[in-house]
Amino acid sequence: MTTTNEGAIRTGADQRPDARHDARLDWFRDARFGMFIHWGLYAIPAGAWRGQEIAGIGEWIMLRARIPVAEYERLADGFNPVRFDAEAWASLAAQAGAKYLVITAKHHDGFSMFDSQVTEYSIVKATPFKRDPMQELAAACQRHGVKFCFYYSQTQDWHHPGGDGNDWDYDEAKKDFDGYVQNYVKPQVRELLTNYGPIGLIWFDTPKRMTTDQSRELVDLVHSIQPVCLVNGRIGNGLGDYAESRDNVIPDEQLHSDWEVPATINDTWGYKASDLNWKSPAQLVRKLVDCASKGGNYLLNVGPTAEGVIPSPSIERMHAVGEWLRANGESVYGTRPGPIQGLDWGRTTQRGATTFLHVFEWPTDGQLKIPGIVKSARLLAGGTTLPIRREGDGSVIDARNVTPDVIDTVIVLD
Ligand code: H79
Repeated sequence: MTTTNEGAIRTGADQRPDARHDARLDWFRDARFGMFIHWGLYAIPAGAWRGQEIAGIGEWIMLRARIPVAEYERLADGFNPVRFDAEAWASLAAQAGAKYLVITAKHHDGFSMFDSQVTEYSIVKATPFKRDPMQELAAACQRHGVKFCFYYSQTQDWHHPGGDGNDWDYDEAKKDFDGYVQNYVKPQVRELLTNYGPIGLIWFDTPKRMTTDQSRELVDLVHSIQPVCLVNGRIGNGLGDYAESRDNVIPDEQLHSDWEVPATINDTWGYKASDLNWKSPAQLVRKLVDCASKGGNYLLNVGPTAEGVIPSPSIERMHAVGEWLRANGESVYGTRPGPIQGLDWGRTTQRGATTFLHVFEWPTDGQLKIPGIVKSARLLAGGTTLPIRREGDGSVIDARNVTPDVIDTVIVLD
């Protein structure tokens, strides 16, 4: 484990002895699966600028192409996502089996995707769309029992003169970063926690130049408005309610702190037309199970288009994960890391005295060798009991007659 402030797993949760008993984290600890949405003006260029394909993740196009503020701002004039359907997005999250939804209120490009009194540079004030999609999503998520959460880029803001990251319009040395935090970030965070009902968590990112005081003040602000709202570890300086792993990096081993990994479904967060490198349903489910087996949550991203549509390959994959979870969710939700770690062909999770053995790679001879003594084994789907025999210090489950689930076959062990 490291304590870098760039979003790696930090030790903060371990430093607070009562962290595991904090009831505010109960829902998060049981959720195991969330849906991330990166949506903003960057969906319009969708990875290309002036006919040039821009390398890297889609939402970074303003920085990668060094687009001047005055030019990037004009994207707002053409942002009219008339096909946006909050009900469809919340329903997708629910059908996928995601227990919480995190959406970009403001990403590094600085554009507010919510109604803000602090700036004119928002979806309500600067676009022909004029609606506040966050208001609609908050209501839709509530209807579907999905916890509504915000991503907010507190450090990088390539539009605000005091924000971090834009050195092509502004002189980094002359920036009033603290003024930006006090007079822009804080009032916006206050709006997000005041105007949209209960917020499950606020997802901050890339702490970079945040000072300990600035991080602490933001955490305190969040909790002063919504005491049970969680703050992720990327608030910086070892603060926050749980640890955030690096983007797309699932830790190698089980962790004892609460943690989450943000993950892409292809190779971008914000919509990028050319990125068709979709992970398969089996890869996605196995990553989710891998996280659960190590005590963490999997926050899987989709990037809607500028019309407000989630790309159909993403929808299909979310549905596939949901289909697997409908049959096998008992082995994921509310589970804790299982007793057998480090298997190369599968994972374990557990709830109380019940262990769930997740088989990813099926042995060709149908004989599953388990370290330790297993008393009973049955398939989670269908309930068929499987014969067990002792072999040395371990047990062997005879699964020759099982038709494996190509994604992950779950066996319940007692
Ligand atoms: O919101 C998503 C990313 O935009 C954000 N975090 C996730 C959740 C993020 N901010 N910074 N980073 C990720 C890491 C930055 C990586 C970079 Fe690059 C390497 C920036 C410049 C070089 C990747 C490659 C982005 C542009 C080129």
